[in-house]
Amino acid sequence: MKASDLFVKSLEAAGVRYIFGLPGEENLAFIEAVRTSSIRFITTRNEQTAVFMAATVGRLTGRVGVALSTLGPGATNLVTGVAYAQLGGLPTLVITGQKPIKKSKQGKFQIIDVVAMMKPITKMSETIVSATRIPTMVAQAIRVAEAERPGAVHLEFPEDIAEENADEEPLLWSKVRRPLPDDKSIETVVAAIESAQSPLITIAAGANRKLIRKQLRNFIQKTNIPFVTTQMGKGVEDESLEGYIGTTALSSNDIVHQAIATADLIILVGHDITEKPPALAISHQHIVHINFSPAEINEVYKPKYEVIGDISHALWAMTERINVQSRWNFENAKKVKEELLTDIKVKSNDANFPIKPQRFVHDLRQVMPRDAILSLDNGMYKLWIARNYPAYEQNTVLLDNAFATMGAGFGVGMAAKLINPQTKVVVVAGDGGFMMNIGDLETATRLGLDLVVVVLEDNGYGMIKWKQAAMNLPDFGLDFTNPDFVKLAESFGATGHRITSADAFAPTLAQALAGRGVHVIVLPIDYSENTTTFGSLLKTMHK
Ligand SMILES: Cc1ncc(C[n+]2csc(CCOP(=O)(O)OP(=O)(O)O)c2C)c(N)n1
Ligand SMILES: [Mg+2]
Repeated sequence: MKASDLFVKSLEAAGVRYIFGLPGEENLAFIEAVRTSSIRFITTRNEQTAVFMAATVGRLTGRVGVALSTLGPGATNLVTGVAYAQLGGLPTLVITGQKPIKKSKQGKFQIIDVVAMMKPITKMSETIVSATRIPTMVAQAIRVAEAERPGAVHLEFPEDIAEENADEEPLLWSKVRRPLPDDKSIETVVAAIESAQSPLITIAAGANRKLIRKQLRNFIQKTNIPFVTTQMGKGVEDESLEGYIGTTALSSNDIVHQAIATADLIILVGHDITEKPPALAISHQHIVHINFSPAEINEVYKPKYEVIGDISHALWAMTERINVQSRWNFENAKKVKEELLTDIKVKSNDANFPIKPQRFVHDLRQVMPRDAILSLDNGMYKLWIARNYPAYEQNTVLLDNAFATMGAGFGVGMAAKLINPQTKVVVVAGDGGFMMNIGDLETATRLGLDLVVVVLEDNGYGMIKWKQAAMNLPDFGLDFTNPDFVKLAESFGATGHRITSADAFAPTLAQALAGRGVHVIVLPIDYSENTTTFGSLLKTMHK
């Protein structure tokens, strides 16, 4: 067997089903091995998209997603996606090709030190220097990527090593159980919660694991303690439950932060500091950090108590032990919820056009089935959606509040559809972010995906324009013009729609969701609302 076959067999043995990539000549032996394997190879039009897709497989399955590129320019194109996977905590393996390492025939042509480049943005980055090491290196890389806290790993596979002969077998390993939290830490925290007046749960990115949802539900049902979610904690618990107060879409000063400021104990499940701080206003004396690993202490994060180890076990043990207190008072949290809901209703039926963000989000939620998946790129609408759009099911709002890169939303939506073919998937992107990886519209049509993209058109980098205005700076450097997105979609073999009245958006979305193929809906948006609704908040944030 060739080393490239052994590599691919090792990936098969680890349960890998897809590899996303854009190969170069250094990868040809590898992709030939993929061709004859059970793994599906998906060609993309930019390496970035390949990693965004791989990371989404990791995010949705908990098992490593795999992306491939060539050396040099292919590898540098991967970098944004690798950082996205690493900061997002998404288990991802990237494989890059390399010129032969035993003898060089091309000098330094295309050669940069890819392993060193990947080091600061991965949990592990190594070159495979001999065929015999493939089974253990692949196993180790995948274990590292999947272990809490998950992230990105990189293996470089040189062309000459790929051609070597190999007699080894793929390494199989059994599932590793996560360590359980210490009993005393649970006792301490249960006592702290019992003696609090108005505890509040905050659900963050690290709580987004299958087994946690059930234990969290039990804890919430027994205690009735209200909950807030961070942007990346959206959907871990059903946000139509009575106990849901709101989402920390902005970093501070929004209505929901009043619930955080007035709670005397925050049970913060699965937070780490890669996510934008959800609650700068909280007094750190009152935070319980419940996570797989200890808190990373930082100016914005200094929890008083920590329960370290398997989160679902921690929640189970806390539910078993806690005595519900009649003294607990959640009235303030309930008031905050009412105030927030009243605010969210404002302009949610506004008939003006271009559409108001409030109306857009309201109509979007009305049309989306409960379990439909929303994938967001990065722009102003992310704040509006995180704040005004309740998520009901786990992983139904895929957003990135850790690396917060533009250009990811479309690839993420494609991957979500690929692995959930029965679920409706909608991508929401700005006219800036969507254009960054527009070439992959071809990937979506080639794959025959049923996918809807809503492109919010403001002819500019809206989110930055909002911040520029809030800093009292003149409007500069952030406007552009757009192609005719309808014609552009059609030229890719997709269906294009242009919305010309606020009332037309919901029926067009419903029709696109019921249809086949890729639909691009262009929706002009009135972002003057950013300043009217969020303006004063931002001014305070900049002080
Ligand atoms: C790759 C990348 N470049 C720049 C930024 C900074 N940035 C954040 S949001 C934003 C504007 C996004 O514009 P658009 O996609 O049109 O969305 P809008 O806010 O206008 O709805 C920019 C430039 C970023 N997050 N990622
Ligand atoms: Mg824009």
